[in-house]
Amino acid sequence: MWVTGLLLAAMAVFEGTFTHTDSFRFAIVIGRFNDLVTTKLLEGCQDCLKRHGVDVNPEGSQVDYAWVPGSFEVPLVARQLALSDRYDAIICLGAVIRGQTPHFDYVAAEVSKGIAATGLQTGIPVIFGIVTTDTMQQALERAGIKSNLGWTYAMSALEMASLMRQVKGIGDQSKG
Ligand code: INI
Repeated sequence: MWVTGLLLAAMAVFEGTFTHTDSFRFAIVIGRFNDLVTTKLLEGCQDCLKRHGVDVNPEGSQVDYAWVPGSFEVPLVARQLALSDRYDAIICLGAVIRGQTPHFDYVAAEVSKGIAATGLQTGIPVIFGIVTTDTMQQALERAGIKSNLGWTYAMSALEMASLMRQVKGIGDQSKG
């Protein structure tokens, strides 16, 4: 709007929505390690996406799936998928459960650093859907017995996909 000869650009609030999902594409990377937990996280994730209008069929055009041996391998595959520029968001699912060895700490540290780096390096939202717990019981409680965090991770993916489309569109508008 022109006011006293100056162009005043309206400022904006950017916020993701959960509607109009039919043009989104997602990739889900799932660790097979502790698959009793990760298959349940995947079910929760698919249920949420489906109920928000996303076609989760692997034969369809909206969601691709990549299985990896364990959480340690998740970031590498997530990064490769993100670099394809085919997806609005990548959802990473894994379960790292503390055992009697220090392995837990190494795997948990690397997967969290790797997922964060992948999002920042590629500009694609990469959702941290790695459950880290002390026991299998606690992991199962978060994967369907009490609630299913897979659902929450899918909500984050939907929100970020929508938000990033808005934010990426900023450059298309005149700076005024
Ligand atoms: N992978 C997991 O996803 N969760 C674990 O709890 C885990 N622990 O504790 O060993 C785990 N290890 C495997 C790891 O992710 C790699 O697949 C493996 O080391 C080969 O690189």
